Amino acid sequence: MTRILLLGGTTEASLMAQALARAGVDAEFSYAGRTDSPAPQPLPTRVGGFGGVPGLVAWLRDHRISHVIDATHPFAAQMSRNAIMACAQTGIALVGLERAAWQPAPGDDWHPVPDVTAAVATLPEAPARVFLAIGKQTLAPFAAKPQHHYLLRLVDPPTGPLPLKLTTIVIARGPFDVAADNALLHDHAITHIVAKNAGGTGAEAKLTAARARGVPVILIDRPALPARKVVSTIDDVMVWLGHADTERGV
Ligand code: 3Y8
Ligand code: NAP
Repeated sequence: MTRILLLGGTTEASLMAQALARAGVDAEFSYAGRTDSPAPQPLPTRVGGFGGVPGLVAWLRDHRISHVIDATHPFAAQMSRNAIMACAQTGIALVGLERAAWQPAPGDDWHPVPDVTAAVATLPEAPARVFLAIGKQTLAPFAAKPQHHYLLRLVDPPTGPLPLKLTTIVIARGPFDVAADNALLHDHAITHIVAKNAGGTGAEAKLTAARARGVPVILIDRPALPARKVVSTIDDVMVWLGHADTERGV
């Protein structure tokens, strides 16, 4: 009896949800509850943490889950680590659906860094105008360089004070397009971009705009994860589930 938990929150997860709904597979979609109004999904959806590994183990058992698809973001490392632990403890099958990291193209001025702290250190001392396209969870370290003006793009308006003083806030939910991101870099006279190497298409536009405008990009590498089975396409997941035939229907 196939019953799936789909850990979502990315473009790929939304496409995966559509494929599972189309195939009539019994699946539940899961959001962390980070945003005020997450995109609706074509599957029954739960929102919020499970309560660490023990909470996830209990949830998997209570819901008689047979397979877990981890389609969370490459930077959602804690969720992915918890899924690996919980599936190892319960013997439930796990696959990661992960998009490849972005690779530099001719004309890119990228400065890869291992983490947010290194990203802050890489910013210049002289005042700059920095587009922090990393969401709102990892802004605090940038308070170490208050001399810069920070353009923040957030999914929801901040509920409390931000750790940065010189800021302009743009509220927007991707996926983003090149023309709009080009205009954003121009209108705010951006001299540097800080971004996560998320991969995929939803956050890529700013990199394309940066290349055209010769804006340097400080690109944070994705965190390393323990070994697990990983595929990069929806079809690979359907094959893994043994539902490829359903998909190959007319
Ligand atoms: C809550 C679900 C879909 C999914 C769309 C993708 C594309 C647009 C681009 C920039 C970069 C950033 C951020 C971003 C993108 C997609 C994808 C992606 C980056 C939603 C969503 C949830 C989140 C959480 C949110 C984080 C934040 C990160 C903004 C929904 C819209 C910066 C990551 O306010 C907060 O606390 C926001 C938190 C985690 C990173 C951070 O640390 O702040 N995503 N983003 C998911 C949940 O609750 O489980 O609300 O509908 C999903 C998407 N965001 O279905 O089409 O797949 O990558 N999301 C990054 O990549 O750098 C924006 O601005 O250029
Ligand atoms: P994280 O740091 O890896 O996870 C922290 C905790 O949040 C997890 O331990 C878990 O809580 C809960 N959680 C995370 N994802 C969940 C999910 N899909 N369903 C249920 N609970 C979840 O996660 P994050 O980086 O904050 O990302 C949160 C969500 O935003 C994920 O859905 C991710 O796909 C999406 N997202 C993240 C980024 C990013 O840059 N990090 C970008 C785009 C989208 P418990 O321990 O209580 O179970």
